[in-house]
Amino acid sequence: MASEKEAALSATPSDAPTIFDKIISKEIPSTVVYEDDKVLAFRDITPQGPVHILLIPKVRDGLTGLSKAEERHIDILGRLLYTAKLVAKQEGLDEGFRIVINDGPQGCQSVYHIHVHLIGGRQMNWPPG
Ligand code: TR5
Repeated sequence: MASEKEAALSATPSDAPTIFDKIISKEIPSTVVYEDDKVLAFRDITPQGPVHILLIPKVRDGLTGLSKAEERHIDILGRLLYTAKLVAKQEGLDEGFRIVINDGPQGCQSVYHIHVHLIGGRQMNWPPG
């Protein structure tokens, strides 16, 4: 099986439906940690830390990645970050956490439905790889 990095490097930026549509519709199971009418947060299947959660908008609305953001997306972008803070608290990440939004091939994005990575529960390093 290809690693996530290999998957990202071979992923083509696209408007096609992604695996996240099936996670939103519950056609594919995921471990949901937070859900409201706009945002779904679930555990990453390949965790990069003790806590690794993805936060996604339930409606993609053209937001395949951050580089595609337009003014109409400002509310959902703010909501994703604010929800990340709520989920970090819920997960007990009181010592800090890392927020990541990969964008495009050089950013190592593999799924073209914008998502915020919330990673925590261990000491992070800087610079990232
Ligand atoms: O590389 P980017 O930033 O695009 O992140 C995509 C993330 O989606 C990776 O961290 C993957 O591990 C994660 N991913 C991929 C799948 C998946 C998932 N997280 C939860 N459940 C998943 N399922 C069921 N299927 C995936 N292909």
